[in-house]
Amino acid sequence: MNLLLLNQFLKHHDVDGELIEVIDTLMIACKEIAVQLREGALAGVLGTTDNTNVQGETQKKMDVIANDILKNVLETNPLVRGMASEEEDDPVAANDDGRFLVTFDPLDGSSNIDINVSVGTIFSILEAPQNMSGDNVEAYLQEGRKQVAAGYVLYGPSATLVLSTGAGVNFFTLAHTGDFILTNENVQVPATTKEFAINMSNQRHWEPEMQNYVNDLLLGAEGPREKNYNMRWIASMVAEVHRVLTRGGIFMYPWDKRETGKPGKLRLMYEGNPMSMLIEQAGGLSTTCYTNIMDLKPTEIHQRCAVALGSSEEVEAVMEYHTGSKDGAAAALNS
Ligand code: P6P
Repeated sequence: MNLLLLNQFLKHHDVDGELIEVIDTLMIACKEIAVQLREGALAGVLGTTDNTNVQGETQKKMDVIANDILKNVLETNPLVRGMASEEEDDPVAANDDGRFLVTFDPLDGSSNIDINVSVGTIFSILEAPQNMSGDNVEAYLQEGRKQVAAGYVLYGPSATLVLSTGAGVNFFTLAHTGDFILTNENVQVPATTKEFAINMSNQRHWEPEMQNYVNDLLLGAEGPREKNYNMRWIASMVAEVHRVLTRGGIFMYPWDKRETGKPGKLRLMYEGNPMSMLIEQAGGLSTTCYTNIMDLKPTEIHQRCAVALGSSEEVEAVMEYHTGSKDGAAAALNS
């Protein structure tokens, strides 16, 4: 295997030089996060704080540490005008003349931190609109199709960057040298799958269409889908998406009636959109069960969305099951 470094790969593929600089800066932060995670209990970074984030979720110590690392590192790059984070109520201005905006979930899946299960940093990069400051929410409210790059760093048995700059999806593994090295090129999501991921404990809260769809999966070869399925649930979106990119599958977090006024649990700007760019760039589909996530027009920085993403034929089946239920809260909030 020729050891192609991240920077060499991006330059070889004529990626915009200033975008490469921002990606490099993000990787400086992610490498520091990886070091903190690897130390774990030895570094005293496990456990929770006494604070909750804008979502009302208790912040883990590592949520705060990862968020601070990303903010402190990104603001040193003059190309970064501002950033929005799951762990920040409001966007943070960085450099007035910066060209890019960065949104991120500093540590997705952090409920898994204390049990040593994979977590990750999810990021999305947008061009900053003219004459809008980096702390102006309006600057960030761009559809997912406007992203110039998206990716995540999965902190698992190996630390792996999964990145798209709009010309496919590539994996880069973090070597002991501190370099991200190309390990999978032009990743493709298989169109069909026998593996689904959903939190089954919420079944009674889903709308009937989702209940029907999952029930038919459970009927297996004797049911209308005429094949047996397997199930996974890691409670870490970044790990689920990595499995889908690696071997196919469908990952779902649908609307449910516990919070009828909200489209779903996951966040559009720093989970739904970046993951959707990766999945679509790898030949998969990413929807709310009603429409493509990257076609949604954002209205709030911490806006949520329902998610059904992965192998295209399976996602199309989910949308088929949801056709005609346009009068429900889920449809109205996710179309
Ligand atoms: P639940 C992690 O908190 C997260 O945002 C996603 O990474 C994950 O898929 C989901 O929530 C897990 O949610 O309800 O199963 O704990």
